[in-house]
Amino acid sequence: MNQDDIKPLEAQPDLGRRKFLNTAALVGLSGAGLSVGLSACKKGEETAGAPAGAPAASADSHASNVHLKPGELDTYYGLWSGGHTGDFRVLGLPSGRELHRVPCMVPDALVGWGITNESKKIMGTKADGSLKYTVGDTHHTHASYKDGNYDGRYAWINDKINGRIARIRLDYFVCDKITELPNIQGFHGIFPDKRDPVDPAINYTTRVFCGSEFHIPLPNKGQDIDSPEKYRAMFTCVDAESMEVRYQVLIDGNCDLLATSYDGKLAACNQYNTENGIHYEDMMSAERDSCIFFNIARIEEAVKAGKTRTFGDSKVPVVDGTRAANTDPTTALVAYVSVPKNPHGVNASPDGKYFICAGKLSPTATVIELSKVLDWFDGKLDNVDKSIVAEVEIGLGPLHTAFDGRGNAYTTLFLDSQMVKWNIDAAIKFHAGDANSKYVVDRLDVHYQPGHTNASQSETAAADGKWLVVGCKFSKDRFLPVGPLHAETEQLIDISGDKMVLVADHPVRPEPHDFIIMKRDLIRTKQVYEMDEFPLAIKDPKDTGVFREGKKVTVKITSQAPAFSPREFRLKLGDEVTIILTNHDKVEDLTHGFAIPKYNVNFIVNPQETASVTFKADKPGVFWCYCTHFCHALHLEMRSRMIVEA
Ligand code: K7E
Ligand code: CUA
Ligand code: CA
Repeated sequence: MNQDDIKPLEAQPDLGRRKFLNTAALVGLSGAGLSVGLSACKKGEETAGAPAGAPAASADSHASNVHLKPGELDTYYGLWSGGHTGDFRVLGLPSGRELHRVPCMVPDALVGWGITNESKKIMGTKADGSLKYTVGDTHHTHASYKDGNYDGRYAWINDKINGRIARIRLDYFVCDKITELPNIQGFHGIFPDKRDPVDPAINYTTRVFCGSEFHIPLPNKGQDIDSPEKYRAMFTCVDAESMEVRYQVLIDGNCDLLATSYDGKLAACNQYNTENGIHYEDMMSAERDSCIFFNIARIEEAVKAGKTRTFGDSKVPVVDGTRAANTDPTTALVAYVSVPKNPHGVNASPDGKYFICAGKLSPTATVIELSKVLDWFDGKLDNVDKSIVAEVEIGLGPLHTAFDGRGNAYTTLFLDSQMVKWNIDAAIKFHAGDANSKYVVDRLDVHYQPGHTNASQSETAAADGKWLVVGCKFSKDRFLPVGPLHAETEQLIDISGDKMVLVADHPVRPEPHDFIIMKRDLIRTKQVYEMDEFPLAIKDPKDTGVFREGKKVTVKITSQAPAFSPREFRLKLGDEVTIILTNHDKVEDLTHGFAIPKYNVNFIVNPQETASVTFKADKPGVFWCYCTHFCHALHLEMRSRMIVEA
């Protein structure tokens, strides 16, 4: 695209949808009896700044950074959620190329996730051996930390539908554990701790915190359905290594998105249903909701001291984090800070000082100073709301915030279809009474209706302020139409200068929510498995063959391009068959597949990997088990003949 083709934003056709969305959303809001500050934000606006809707600065001078030459590698990994595709995705940035999808919550035909016994064990099965769940909704992914930066060990991702947390090993980019959380519904926010709150030697992630966006009667067995005061939500701590649930904290309202402090002492969640409403209108009846702070050291002391209870069939210890039980700051486990109406994301600034809660139904961002929250817990601050050091207007529908490590915050404005760049210190000065403090630095139109945003290394101590990605929920006219279902737009913005510069649109399959962007050298992958990692590995091709114990039959197979060993095997109708396949190739990228026609079996084995499948030989005949993954000039001939005798 040459520069002449870049249309100024005003000249772009058909912004009607955007207007419609804004109008509809605002009508909806006012219909619910809300008073939202609808006036455009003029206060604290940088006069020299580009007015809203101004043409984007030229993308031309930045284009060379984005369009990699053939063979050139990206400089960042992007770890993406897949939304209700239920997967975890890996993108290269700045190119935006999708490199991989890691199956976790839902079956995946490429690798045989949900087909192999190994993946089924991770996913969880019912008594009859079938998968417990085949749908998922992944929203938030975060990676393990060491010394305030990513250490490349793990990433975690949530499943909102079925309340599961999956762990992804970042050496092999595979899911190795999934845990279902008890006593919750609508598991949404997720955030690893960044260090231990008590032991300074533990400067890395050992816990993962999980929110529950919805509240439910506890135990949820059909009682208290119409008693909203009996509905509760939980903040859950999962052990980063064992993936067991360590404990839960019962709270009023709900527990939505999460963030953690750099000192390990606090975790925060935004809460939009302080009202404890079970109807839509009730959840929006109050002018202010909460940002809840969890005092991790105190909670763990209470768990240790046995000040816990359990719910239903779950054995997980639960401590009481409700408002009524936490009025004395010196013993409180949690603090409820009041923030405006139905807040969305909460994000921790890379300097470790502030948490920022976006207003959503209020056009504001609230800046909360962590040291003041800790002062309240120490009895040195009489009112925890005094930890709010700024509450400033930034635009309509603020959702999520990213950071550049230079003191600026970048917040998505869903209703305005904009990114706003604002300076945190200047906002604090403005809030303190300096009306001349211009905290809004820049605004940029995005396409359209942005939800999540993140900057390179944003929520780490190594935020580098180079790239910002904005996850736009609507792409409408940005890509060739493919019918009613549109791609989403992940827009890439250069934030290395004062002004944000939009440099690329990347289409993504619906519908990712959150993502993180980390420097490529923080991840060290292994390209070949170690055979010993698999207990079932068939280490010697001489050990292959059919092993029968009555009706139970084990078939041991190895693969080495371009042949399977054995090249045929015989079964009897009605056998309960387990096929174990070990790939003996050691060459990077030399993967084989194993497909059995009519038996609904297909999976792959990567170099030195072992996988197994179990099925009933219920159809007689000849079945050519063939390699699905193009591996060799004789790939098409790479088969093993399965004979099921009638
Ligand atoms: Cu992270 Cu989309 Cu689940 Cu905000 S939520 S957009
Ligand atoms: Cu092995 Cu194709
Ligand atoms: Ca509310």
